Amino acid sequence: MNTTPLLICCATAAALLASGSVRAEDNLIPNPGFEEGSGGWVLYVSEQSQAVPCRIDQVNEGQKSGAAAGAMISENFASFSICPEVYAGGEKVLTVQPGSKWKLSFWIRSTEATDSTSQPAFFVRFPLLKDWKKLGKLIFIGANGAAVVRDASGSLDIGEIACNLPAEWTHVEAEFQIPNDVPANQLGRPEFYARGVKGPIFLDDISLSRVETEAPQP
Ligand SMILES: [Ca+2]
Repeated sequence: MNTTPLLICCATAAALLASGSVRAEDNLIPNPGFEEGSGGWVLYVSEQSQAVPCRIDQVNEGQKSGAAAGAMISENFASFSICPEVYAGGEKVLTVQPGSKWKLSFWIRSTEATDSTSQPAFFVRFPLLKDWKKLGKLIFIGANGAAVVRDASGSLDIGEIACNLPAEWTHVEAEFQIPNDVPANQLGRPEFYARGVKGPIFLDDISLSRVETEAPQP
């Protein structure tokens, strides 16, 4: 197993606060609270789960805020994910630079069943791509807010970062840094990934923003 070049969360945030002010730029997620339906989100179903009907829906009951939440729904145990449409090969791309710092925040809860043979798990995958075909490094963010970086060719024990799905609304917040050794102008995107889960998984108030550090004012 690779060593972990990056393990970020509260420690990094504390270090940034100590070194100067931290400014989070605007939220880069369109329709982040699913107030505008499930539009703007793209569903991916993994190859081994193609036979299982999966979908992303807007729900108007039990939401975290506003009038709606998003629901990742599968009719049986499946591995599937959603990604903002603008970053899924659309006209807009999210370009990230080496060493840049990012903050991801979202709320999650689930009423999924747990009698699957595999451990149901949820995590966020943030792949870095040179183009849409060449996968570089992958940043994984677990439901506990821990972030780890892996090469696309490397292996990852999902149990290392994934958490069981919480029955109550739970806030996940993670800061992560793009590795310094990746080329400039990598494409990145957040993929909310359910593995071996029988949905629904509810998501709300999703936020992705770039963190800028500024020198302390005298
Ligand atoms: Ca909402």
